[in-house]
Amino acid sequence: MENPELVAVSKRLSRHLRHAPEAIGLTLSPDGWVEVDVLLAALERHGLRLTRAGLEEVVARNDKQRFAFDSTGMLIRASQGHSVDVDLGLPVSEPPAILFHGTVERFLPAILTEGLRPMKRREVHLSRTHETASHVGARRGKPIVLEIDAAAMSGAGHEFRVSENGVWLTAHVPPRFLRRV
Ligand code: HQG
Repeated sequence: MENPELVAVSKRLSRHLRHAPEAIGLTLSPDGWVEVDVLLAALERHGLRLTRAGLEEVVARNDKQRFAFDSTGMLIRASQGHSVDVDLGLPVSEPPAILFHGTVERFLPAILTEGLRPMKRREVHLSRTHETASHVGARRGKPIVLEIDAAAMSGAGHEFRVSENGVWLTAHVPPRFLRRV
């Protein structure tokens, strides 16, 4: 998705479908959906002209498949990453035995004391691979990768859900399940 125009639209969609729908007069449903027509009209009112086909291209070519249409194609939502209060309605799933989280050195003292917290988002975001976690951490500086004993967490009753684009979500990772790798 290196095309800068697609990236710019993707960032705009992330902003309004995850964090600030009200900034362009949108209201998300409790599970995060908005009507495609309503979204396109709101974007146009705020200076971004996008056709339905253009939106489909951004969704299809998005490097992380951040957005998804519902089965009717009338609704769209972000698949994860929300800070606004939504319940995506994802079922609880058994995670892989090990998951990963990418961060940076300066957050480690707090993380190793209080565990991983969602911070501004609804849930803690975890990756299936070391490589993906390293990319996530690299957004903030030199990446540090933490390994999460998801099997033990699950055994201790922690719930996991997986987003449509393969990001693992949980409410909190206590420090005893974390290990720097
Ligand atoms: C850190 C991107 C201090 C945490 C990515 C992270 C991901 C703590 C930051 C998705 C902490 C929160 C999410 C604690 C966690 N004390 N710092 N107790 N617990 N942190 O952006 O996981 O491209 O909300 O390590 O690829 O970095 O937007 O979470 O550094 O999938 O689709 O607090 O966002 O996806 O940062 O990223 P974020 P994240 P998109």
